[in-house]
Amino acid sequence: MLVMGVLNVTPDSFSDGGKFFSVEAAVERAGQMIREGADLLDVGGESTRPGATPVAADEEIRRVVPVIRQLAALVPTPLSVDTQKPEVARAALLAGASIVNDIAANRPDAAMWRVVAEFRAGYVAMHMQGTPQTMQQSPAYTDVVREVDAFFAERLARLEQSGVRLEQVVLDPGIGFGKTQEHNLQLLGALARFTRHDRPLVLGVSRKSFLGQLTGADSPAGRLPGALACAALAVRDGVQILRVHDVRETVAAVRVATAINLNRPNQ
Ligand code: PT1
Repeated sequence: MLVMGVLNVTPDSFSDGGKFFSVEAAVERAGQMIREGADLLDVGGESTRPGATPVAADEEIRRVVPVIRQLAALVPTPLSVDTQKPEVARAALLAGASIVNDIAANRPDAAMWRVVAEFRAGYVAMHMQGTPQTMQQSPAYTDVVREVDAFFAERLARLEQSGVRLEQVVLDPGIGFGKTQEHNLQLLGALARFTRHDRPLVLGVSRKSFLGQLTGADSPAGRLPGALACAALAVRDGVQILRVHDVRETVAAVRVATAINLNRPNQ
């Protein structure tokens, strides 16, 4: 299991004490996650949590590029850029990122994939129903597991047609992205099924509200125990990458789960 540390580079995340975002503070936080055992860092300049306000491409570039440029020069850790915009992805790849984490892999056009193909970048294809602005209004599926599974198959085919090699692609069911509580739990219960595409799986559950619904934890930090339970089950289900805020705790949980998983008798 690889642990991908979340580095949000939004003005509310790393202020320099005033209202300005501090590159130095973001780089310091990145260093901390690397020391705690992060294998990858996911740098994002636009929140995509439910109902978040979109950010213009030039503003998003202003946020992520200086941080990516500094980190690429300082650390060997692979960097992904969490963006929906091809022009932001391009700027981030030029600055030293090597992976595009695309929550909007459900879009109809191929512009993002052309960038990914051109740079031979890694690509996280995440499932989402709708857009972050409206996705939680009335998520609806006949069978969410089958539909996400079919989405993966169809996207892998389209990515290949767009010049992206399948070796570049990893798949993410997009927990919390256009899903009810029941949909999230059905997807988490069926993770092992998605390994049939022969591509690594990414999972992001860190601090998400579905955990609070189960445990009563309404603060993001209070959701950590629930997220660690998911991490352990993800190890068992063959997930390869966990996207998390709490790196130290996740690395510990993953170590325990992996040690046990290595001792499973073959079935
Ligand atoms: C994710 C993910 C992501 N999640 C990938 N990228 C977020 N590949 C951002 C809530 O319900 O799972 N995979 N980038 C954060 N998104 C959310 C969604 C945060 C829902 C919170 C919620 O609380």
